[in-house]
This record gives sequence, structure tokens and C-alpha cells, in this order.
Amino acid sequence: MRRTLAISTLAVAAVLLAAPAAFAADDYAADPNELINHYDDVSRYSTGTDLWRVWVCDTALDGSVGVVSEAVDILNGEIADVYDWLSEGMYDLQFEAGGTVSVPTEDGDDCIQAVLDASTPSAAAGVFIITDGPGWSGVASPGYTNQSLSPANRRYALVTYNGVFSYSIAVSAHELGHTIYWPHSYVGPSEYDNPIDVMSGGFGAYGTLAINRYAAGWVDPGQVTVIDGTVGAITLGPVGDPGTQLLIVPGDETGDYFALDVRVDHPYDSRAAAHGVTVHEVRHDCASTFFCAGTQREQIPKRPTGDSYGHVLTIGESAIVGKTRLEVVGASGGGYQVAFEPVYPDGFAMQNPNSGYWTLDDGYGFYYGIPADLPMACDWDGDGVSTPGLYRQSSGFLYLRQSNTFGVSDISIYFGIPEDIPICGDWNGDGTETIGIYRPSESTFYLRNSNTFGVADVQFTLGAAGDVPLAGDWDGDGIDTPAVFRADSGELIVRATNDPDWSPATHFLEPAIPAGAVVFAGDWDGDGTDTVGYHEAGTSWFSNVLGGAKDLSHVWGTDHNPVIGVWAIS
Ligand SMILES: [Ca+2]
Ligand SMILES: [Ca+2]
Ligand SMILES: [Ca+2]
Ligand SMILES: [Ca+2]
Repeated sequence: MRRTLAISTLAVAAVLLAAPAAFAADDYAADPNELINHYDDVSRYSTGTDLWRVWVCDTALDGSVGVVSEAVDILNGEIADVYDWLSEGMYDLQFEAGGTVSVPTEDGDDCIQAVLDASTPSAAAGVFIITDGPGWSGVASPGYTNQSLSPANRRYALVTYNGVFSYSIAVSAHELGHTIYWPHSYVGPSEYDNPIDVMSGGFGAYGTLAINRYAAGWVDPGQVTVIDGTVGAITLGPVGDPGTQLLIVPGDETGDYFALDVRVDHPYDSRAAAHGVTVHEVRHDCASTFFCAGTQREQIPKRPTGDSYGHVLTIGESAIVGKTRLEVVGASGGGYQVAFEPVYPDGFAMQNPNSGYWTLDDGYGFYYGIPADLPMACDWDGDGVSTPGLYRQSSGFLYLRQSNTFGVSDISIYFGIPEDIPICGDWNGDGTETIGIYRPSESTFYLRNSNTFGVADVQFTLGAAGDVPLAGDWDGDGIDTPAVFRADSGELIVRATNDPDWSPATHFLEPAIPAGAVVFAGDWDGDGTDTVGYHEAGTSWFSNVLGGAKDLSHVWGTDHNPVIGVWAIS
């Protein structure tokens, strides 16, 4: 039998037909935390009893249909139990027998129409339909908002036979999630690439995001903590924890934010790789979508890699979201302790290649290195402050210093050969920036995850002869990745990840950079995303947008090397 996991929702069309005048694009007023658009609409079925009538639909396909009474027992068993767990007892799913219909086609839409036509008004709020279609798939809709009972509300979930009568009845849980206005969470282009979410590709586990549980009314508004730009730490608990279950980092506007929650071992959520603190970006795209609530809410795993657990932070891992750096610092009270601090913007320093004198952006200076050393600055010890590093091309030695003062190197490492160009960054997202080199003759980056002697932890090719190597966090996920700047075409070619086997490269056009200028990268506005600038004739020009016009400037004397870093965190 062909196995498919093509799960989809028809929610939008059904809702739009109902009561368009009821939806204002900016209606967050019903939610005390102003996180969920149309909170009262999207939580209306998910507290208290939600009664369903179960039907089977015999199509022109010749697969198994199943027996209604057996389906009712399964749904009242494990599926109701799953939602009892997720809702902490607040959502009582109940299923009762409906009936059987036949349609002359193979089309699930015909089944939905036939069941709604055959239904009589009752206390049920939806119809649950099982077809004889192959594989594991389904569709669902929360229905009209101006009617609450079936069939007038046209609320339905439809799954294939295997979605109830096989080992993978998570398909049923998934479709029922849509009927309480839960969207898919995904990186894309597939909507099923988030392996931890039953509302995406997580069909081995029943867990879902705390923002879904909050939207359903199961996480109390008082169990939400919104980070306000301060330094601190909080204990984040899993389903059932009486304390904070949802941590919010604000984004740029109402309805756009980052949501963190905790996943721990549970019989219904036992996939070990999914345990930790999950990070998702939530967006209500009300500008381009008329109805941006519920199933139209965007929930995007950060870090943005499909089919991976990269957005599940374990102890010791960190991420930058919004203007906040987060780190999971330990386990606590059945959940995790999450520390947070603002992201500090980069500033300019300059290094005089003739004297080895460094001048920071506040005017303070010190001697470090000898003429001809190539300067860089990174946070070699993870304390938040950048300090100098020098690469002596003649010997292949890197000389790192841990303070911005006069003195000899604290760390010296042999890494590279005379032609190499040094770079540095946090290649693995652990909060410490480490060394790397670019070997122009091989167009290859060699990255190391510790500031110690040894071979590269990661290496891969990028770019072509003549390209200038750079490193930065181009997408704001807390992980620095290499890029190359190609002066003759003005292209900045950015690698998405440090996965040596495969990583897409994105091309940004940087036409504002003149040929021959020194190019550098940094985060000057402290939003966690690095962008580029150039230095020419004593002035540095930069933009806070990749590909943007270089209209910000920093002026100093000629004949100096610009060095970008976080020079102060006060
Ligand atoms: Ca440091
Ligand atoms: Ca690191
Ligand atoms: Ca990145
Ligand atoms: Ca920035």
C-alpha cells in the first residue's frame, strides 16, 4: 500500500465564507497577553466538552471502511486521552456514532458534503469522517464562526482508514487539532517538516507547541512570561506544570514574537531528540492575509532547518531571538532553567597595521600584535565581550587575547598555512566564538569549535578565486556561518548552516560596495542579525540590512584596519 503523509487543511476557505465582517486585522484585545489574534474565536471549542459524531464514508475506492462503533471506541480512548493530557483536563473530547454514507467518487470533499447533508442537528459540534482512502492523510476545518453546532457550523475532520485503525492514529489527533484552530508549524516549503509537533511532521509523538495550548485556553495567561529586555533567568515547565509554560520574546510588532516551551519525556511525547526547550517564531501576517488567526497563524521553528531538531535547545545550547540571547542553563523542577540577556550591538574598533595599536569606539586604546598581523575580534571565552585575535600569515599562528589591554596573547594556536585568511564566529551556537580560516587556493573554510590546537571540526568549500571570506549570523539564529563577498559582481554569498554535507547558499546583491574596499560584517543595531559594510579612505559605511544602501558611517583616520566587535555590554 502506498504510504502518504499528505495532511492538509481546508480551514481558510470555510472560515472566510462565514462572517468576514467580524474579523478586524488587529484584534488582540480578547487575549490578556495580546499574543493570539481572535483569542475568543479560536478557543471557543477547546474548553469543556466537545462532542463529535463519527461517520464512515464508502467511496469508489475499494479500501477498508471500518466500523463506526469501533472507531468511536478508539477515538474515545487514546485520542481523547491525548487531549486530556495536553489540556490538563480542560478539554473533554467525546465521540458518538453518526452513520455511514456512500459516494460514487473517490473524492473526500464529496464525503464531507454527503455527511453534512445526512446529518441532523444535535448537541455535536462536528462530524468526524473516516474514508476508505489509502495511506495516512486527512483534512479538517474549524468551520464557520457564526454557528457552533453541527452540521450548521460545517466543522469536520476527515481521515483515511489508517488514520484511526492503524498504529499511526496521530493523524486523527492532527486533524482534530485543526478543528480547534491549530496551524501547522514548519520551516517549509513542506508544511510537515517539524518533527516535534503533532501539527506538523511529528506523527510519532502527540506533543504540540505551548502557544497552541495557550491559544486553546489550556495555558493560563498567568503562566506566560514575557522577556522585557533585562538580564535574568526563569524556570520553564512542561505540560501540567503550574508555573510558567510559555516564554515570549517580543518581535517587531504586535502578533510577531518568539515562543519557547519545554518538552520532556511522557508516554505521549517520548521521542528523546525532542526533549528540551523549543524555539518558534510566531507571526500573524495580517497585512497580506484577511483572516490571520488560528490555522493561518505562522509558527516557524528557529533555527530554520527543516526535518531537524535544531530548534530544540538542550542544556548548554543558546539561541538569539529578537534582541535577546537565550541559553538553557540547566534542568529545574521537571523543566528547564532558561537564562536570557539582551543582545549587545557591535561597535567599531580600528587597528593601526603600522604600529599594532588598537583604538576602540570609545577612544580607549592599547598595543597588541606586530605590523602585518591580520586583526579580528571575537568573544573567545563566551563572556559577551569581544577581544583581539591576530593571525600571523607568515607562520600560520593565531594569537588570541582575553582582555582589551596591553599584553601578550593568552592563547596561541597553530592553525593554517601562510596564504590563509582568518575568520571567527560561533559556529555551533554554544555562545563562544572560535577560530576558522579560509584557504583561497581551495575555496575552503576550515572551522574549529574550540580555541585550541587541533584539526578543523568542520570544513567545506564556498566561493571562487578572488572572493573575500566573511562570517556572521546572517539569519539571526544564534549560529555564525561563513559567507564570501565577490567584488566584481557585488554578490554576498551566504551559507545557511555549517553542515558540511549540504547547505543552501543565498546570494545578496551588495551594489553599494565599491571595488577594492575592505569589507566587514557586524550587528550594529543589536537585532541579532549580521550585515555588511565597507571601509574606504578613512570612513566605514554600513547598512543594517543585507543588500541595503550603505548610509550609516563611522569616520576615522586613514590607513587603519576596521575591526568589528562587542566592545562593551554595560
Ligand atoms: Ca570575551
Ligand atoms: Ca561556539
Ligand atoms: Ca545563522
Ligand atoms: Ca543587525
